Formats: sequence, structure tokens, C-alpha cells
Amino acid sequence: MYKRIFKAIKKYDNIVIARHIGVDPDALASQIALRDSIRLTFPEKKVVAVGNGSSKFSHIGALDKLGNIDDNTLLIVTDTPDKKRVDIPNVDLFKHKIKIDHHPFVEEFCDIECIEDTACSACEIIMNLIKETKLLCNKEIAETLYIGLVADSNRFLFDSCSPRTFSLVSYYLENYKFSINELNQKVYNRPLKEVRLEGYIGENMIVTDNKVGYIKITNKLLEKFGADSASPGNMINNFNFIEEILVWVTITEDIKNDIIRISIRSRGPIINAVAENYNGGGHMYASGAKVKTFDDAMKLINDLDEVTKKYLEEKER
Ligand SMILES: [Mn+2]
Repeated sequence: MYKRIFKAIKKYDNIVIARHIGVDPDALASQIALRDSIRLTFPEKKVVAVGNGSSKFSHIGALDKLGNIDDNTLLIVTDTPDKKRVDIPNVDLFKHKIKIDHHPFVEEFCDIECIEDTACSACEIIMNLIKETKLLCNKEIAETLYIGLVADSNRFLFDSCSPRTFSLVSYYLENYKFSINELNQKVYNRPLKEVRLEGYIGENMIVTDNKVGYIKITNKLLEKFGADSASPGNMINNFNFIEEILVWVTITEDIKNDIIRISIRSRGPIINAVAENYNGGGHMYASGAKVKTFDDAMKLINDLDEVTKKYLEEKER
């Protein structure tokens, strides 16, 4: 599989690298690291990484503009299981496509589909791809990959971290000697206003009898805390390990896009099937969705409550 990917990269001189909408560190880091590695290996190729960025993750690297697409342009999509979530205007314009993803399979839309759903992050797959092929790496690329991997594994807290995860991290640390502490400061230092919003969520989260915790964040509240509509979803992992909560959800008003953004995490019940019914999806224990109104969001909460109730009943049996 990696050989086929490397061959395709070698073959095409114009390469576009995209990933999912609603950018996160793993999506961004995987596309930037792959771009930089291809550029380092094949300086004569034109390689761009595209999609909507976020100032919050600007430390990971800068994105490029999408240039002309012709029949000989290769599209590589990282960290994205389905076509509609690729952050690029028209996937079908590309004649040649590769997918590199760690989400559970959703649909086939590329010629080469490299799906490793046991990898903790897309960055883990890119790490392995670079290690196992003639793609080159340097300290900066290694750092980018490490940042994405650490973010998606929630700092190695998830079961998705396998022996391979650690051996790849070990390999990259050994060879590129970056500072974990320096990187963590870059990624995890944050403004006090964010901590204050987190305090609000902790104080006002509603918890159902079935251990589903949720919080509604209106645009008014976002303004009060000086936060944007992505903030609550980005801090959702900080609400893990609360005894009274098994599934937790942030419901955030996004007036710019006229939607309600929903982030869901779980410590047991499988949640992505519910998310899929509400214009979303994701991993078994980490998903997102988008709805039109807070009422719709409450329907999703009810569905999650049902799933969690069943989970608890089954556990008791
Ligand atoms: Mn990912």
C-alpha cells in the first residue's frame, strides 16, 4: 500500500493535499507534514496543502491556495473518510485520488484507499509512510507529525495508542531529537479567557440520569467569553474522566454559518451512529455533528441518552 502511494507521488508533478472540514490539529498536521515531506523529497514538484485554516492552529504551519487543477493533478486526502467532508470545492474534478485515513470506513471515493482504523491519528500513518518509503523527513516535519499525533490521541490517553504508536514516536524522537516540552508549550498554552469558558461549562453542564452531560453555548455566551464557535468543541477532551458522566456533548451556536455545532465524546457507549443521523459522524468514542436548531440538538441528546441507557443496562446484566 505505501509503495503504491509513493509511486503515485513520484509520478505526479502537481499534488494537492486536502483534509476534512472543521480543521483540527491531526488533519492539519497530517496534510502539512506530508506536503513538506514531498517537497523535501521532490523539490521540483508543485505540492500544496489546502482548506480553511484556523488561527488557533497557525503554529502547525501555513496553508496554500488551490491552483489550477488538470488531468494530471493528484489529490491526496488525509484524515477524512467521506467525500462530502473533504475541505475542497469539488473532489470530482480530480482524476487521481488517494485517501490516507484512520477513521472507520465510510465510503470509497479514491483510487488508492489507505485506511488504518487502528492508527491513533492520521499523523501516525504519515509517520509510518515516511519511515517505510523513500520520502524524506526533517526535524520540523517530525515535530508537526508529533503534534498531530499527540492531539488526536489526547496526549496518549486513548486505547487507539498501540505499540506501533509508541515505536513510531520513539523512532522519530531518536532520529530528529525535538523537545517534547517546547512542543507542548506551543500547543497547550492558552489564554485565560478559554479557561474561564471551560469553568462556565463545568459549572453549567446538565447531566441526565443516564450519565449524559451536555452544555448549550449561545453566541451571546461566546461573545461574553471572547471565544469563537470552535472553542467549546476544541476543549471537549478536557471533560473526560468525570465519574458522573459517560457521554458528554458541547452544543455551540455558530451564527456565522447559521448552524449549531455539536461535539460528542464517550467513555463507553458508541456514539458515531447517532452523530451520523445528525449530519455528522466520526469515531466510535469521538464524533461531531451539525444541526440547524437547539431543538434538533436536544433530539440528538435524547438519542444519545437512549444509547447510553442501553449501554448501562447491558453492563448491569
Ligand atoms: Mn484524525
